[in-house]
Amino acid sequence: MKIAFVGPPLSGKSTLFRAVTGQAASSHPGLGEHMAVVKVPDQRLHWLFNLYKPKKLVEATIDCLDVPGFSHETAQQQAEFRKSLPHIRQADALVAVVRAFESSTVPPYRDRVDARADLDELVAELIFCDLEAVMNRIEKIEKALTKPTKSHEQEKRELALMKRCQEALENEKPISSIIETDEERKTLSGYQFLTELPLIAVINVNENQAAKPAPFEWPQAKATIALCAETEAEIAELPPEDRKAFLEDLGVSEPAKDRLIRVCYDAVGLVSFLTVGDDEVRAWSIKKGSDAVEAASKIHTDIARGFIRAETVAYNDLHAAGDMKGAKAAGKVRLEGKTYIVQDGDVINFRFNV
Ligand SMILES: Nc1nc2c(ncn2[C@@H]2O[C@H](COP(=O)(O)OP(=O)(O)O)[C@@H](O)[C@H]2O)c(=O)[nH]1
Ligand SMILES: [Mg+2]
Repeated sequence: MKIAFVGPPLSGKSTLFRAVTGQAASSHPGLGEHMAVVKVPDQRLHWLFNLYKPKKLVEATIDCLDVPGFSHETAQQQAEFRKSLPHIRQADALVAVVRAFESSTVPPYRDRVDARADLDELVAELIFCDLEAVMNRIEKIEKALTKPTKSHEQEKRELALMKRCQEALENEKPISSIIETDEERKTLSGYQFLTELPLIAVINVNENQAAKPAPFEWPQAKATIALCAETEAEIAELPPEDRKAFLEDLGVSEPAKDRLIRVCYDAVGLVSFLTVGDDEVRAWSIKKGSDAVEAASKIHTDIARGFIRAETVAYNDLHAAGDMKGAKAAGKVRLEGKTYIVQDGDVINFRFNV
């Protein structure tokens, strides 16, 4: 999964990036792009690691992208943001960071601190960018339709879909709002439209607000969370054993990293299955609703092609039984077929022949 931090300049995107990835985003606040890979914390893996004592523990990972702020204040800022669009379009979810914190040293965007207005403006910009892309596409298809080709039927279907996108965007609605079928979702995801992506609103609040619920729920977002990016970034830089006490002082039960990752998994609709063995204990992320063959192909296409059975046990059952032998004795290990829908926390051993 890839997530991109977007928002107006100086809203705390790079600070949140630092809190989540443990890496400095950029030496110039508000400038440049930065990418980091974050390991997804998963307690289940550690328990399995102790049980199997393999050579390696491999967590699932998330790619985090920090980009320049989007801004209408100057043409140069606008151009900077536009330059990052191709990268942002590759994300699976957008994390919109807006400012609600007070500071006498950090100038606020548009000379006012208004998180809602910033979110509205950001979405208006995303809609505008998508509309531009849709209009380009429509122009290309219409041109193609004037030429004698064999793919007219497909082009006409695509044109109809693009016209629906255009209508939604012109009515200030995201493209995600017109998706009716899985097939449409698949087709549309190929275009990498920004308003097709799930959006998570992060309201960057003062330290003394960090423990409180978000000041408002933003209707266009899959989730709205409030956090104090600066303090979280400072805590993330402490030695691990000191972090808990500082988080407690802040009044939060888990670091921003864990919370944000969980919310993003939910928003994108991902679940993790686990594999175990002497070599490695590993977490794999797949779309919720994926079947056993799709899960197998995540590991290797050969395993999917030669799929026989998925020997499956729920992590909680394995944990309760103590080990695989105990889980088998308790009748908790199932032999699942190709169409089995993989559940979060399934520990799977794929049987296959090549
Ligand atoms: N007081 C306060 N300042 C913050 C907070 N988050 C970020 N800042 C400051 O705001 C400035 C801009 O932050 P930065 O993360 O670079 O913003 P970006 O342009 O969105 O990447 C920096 O000076 C940060 O130290 C916060 O939660 N509270
Ligand atoms: Mg920045």
